[in-house]
Amino acid sequence: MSLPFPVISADEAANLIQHGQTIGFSGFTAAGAAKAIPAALARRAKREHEAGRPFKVGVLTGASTGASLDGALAEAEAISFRTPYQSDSHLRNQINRGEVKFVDMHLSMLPQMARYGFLGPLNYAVIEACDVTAGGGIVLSTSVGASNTYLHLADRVLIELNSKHPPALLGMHDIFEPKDPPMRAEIPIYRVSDRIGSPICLVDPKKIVGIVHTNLEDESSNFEQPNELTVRIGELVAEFLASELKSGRIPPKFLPLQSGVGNIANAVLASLGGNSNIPPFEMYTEVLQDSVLALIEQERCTYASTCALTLSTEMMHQFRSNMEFFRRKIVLRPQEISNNPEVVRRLGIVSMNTAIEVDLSGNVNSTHLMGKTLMNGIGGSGDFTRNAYLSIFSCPSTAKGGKISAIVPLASHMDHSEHSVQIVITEQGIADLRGKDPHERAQLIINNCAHPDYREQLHDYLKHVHAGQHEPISLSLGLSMHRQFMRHGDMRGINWDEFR
Ligand code: 0RQ
Repeated sequence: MSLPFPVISADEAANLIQHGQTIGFSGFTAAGAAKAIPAALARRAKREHEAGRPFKVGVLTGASTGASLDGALAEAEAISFRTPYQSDSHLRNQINRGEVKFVDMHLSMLPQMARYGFLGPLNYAVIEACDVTAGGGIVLSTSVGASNTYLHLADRVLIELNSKHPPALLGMHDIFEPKDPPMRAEIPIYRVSDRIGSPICLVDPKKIVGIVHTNLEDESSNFEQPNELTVRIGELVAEFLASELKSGRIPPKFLPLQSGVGNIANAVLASLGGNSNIPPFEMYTEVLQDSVLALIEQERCTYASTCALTLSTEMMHQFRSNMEFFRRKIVLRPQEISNNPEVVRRLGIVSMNTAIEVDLSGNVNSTHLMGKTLMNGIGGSGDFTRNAYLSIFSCPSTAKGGKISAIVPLASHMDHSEHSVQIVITEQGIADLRGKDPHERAQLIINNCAHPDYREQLHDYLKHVHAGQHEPISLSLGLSMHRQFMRHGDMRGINWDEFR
């Protein structure tokens, strides 16, 4: 049946969008991200710039996106404002040069912020779908992100109808949007697999101003293969969880797991899957990477609630060829629900995220290098960490060939406070901070997690901390290892007197 909406080209769609407007794009990672229209918008921006006219738009998405969205628009210098998360190198540089305004936000908060109008009016929603009905029913593709919210908030809607994603994805999504306070009720998810909403999004058909047909794969990048160091971290996480299970602190049926994205997270999941002391488990998480799909096939992971299927092209083929099986094992939720603090606390999630640096009190910086330079953003790590039953942060003990210690006296930026961080794991070992006071924490973190090159230096730092303080902090020397790196290119070999 033909649809009552104009079928237009990506370039025609891009021509509808005006300089200064704000667009809510689909996409949570590269999964399900709009591709053809943002790429056309980038071409348009370049033409406008060549003609001497300004052309920039505000870009809202679910999380990071793919090369045709953040990559192309950043390259065309077409982004004025960006939220809530990104991982594109070009865009990162523009943000760090102050050319793009970026608001780093907890992902679960984004839809509510948009509904309350903090992000300004939303002129367009540009949403990838695998099916559309004449009545405005939209079957999203490989992620939900904030698409459901953008569809009903935006003045006008453009759909990328992507035939690469089979309409058989219908039934994978569970679309639910809470009412705003004071009308908000509980989110009735009591088990990871509970479905509480609709398999489709509904939009007023009058708002749909164009359908762009595409046939494009998601642009998910492949992760590095686990190496000796990431495998070691993964093994330690698995050993720790196995010992929690043995001691009865995790029940015999285990607890649902959340895992961040990245090389470390991928290696951690592979280790958990391979550890025979860990029983089959469920995941309540925001992103499913290749490693989890394999674990679902092996029945090591029995069910997964997620916001996105962030798979390599090869794994996506595997998923499509076995869709009926995966439909019984996976639910795709909006980020407001996949990352919802209420549900995370209720289900007793074990959260596993990655740190850039951890300080001696247990505060974690996940987002900024040397406190100044944005890496990616907080993403969903805070949604889960703050509310988890057990919150774990892992990272290598050093970066940049040993010149940077991930264990520092004072975090140069703070994303997750000592009150939320329970377990720290590096390839050196495990610091279990539960029930420990700040001085005990400092000793555990140095002795168990710092690289041997830095242990003595960190103990030395503590000698400069006055006795009788609750926190082991020297206000004058707290950031001196960072300053040492900025001056000398290596955090090692510090002379404390230089920084007093
Ligand atoms: O840089 O690539 O130039 O070598 O950071 O580090 O060790 O490969 O680890 O890929 O897991 O990323 C925290 C960035 C880790 C990521 C972070 C440099 C290091 C390397 C990558 P190179 P690794 P990963 C889910 C939840 C926050 C958001 C989050 C992240 C590069 O996990 O963005 O969890 N997390 N979201 O050399 C200087 C340090 C460093 C450092 C690492 N102390 N100083 N450089 N690096 N530590 C996402 C969503 O919500 C969708």
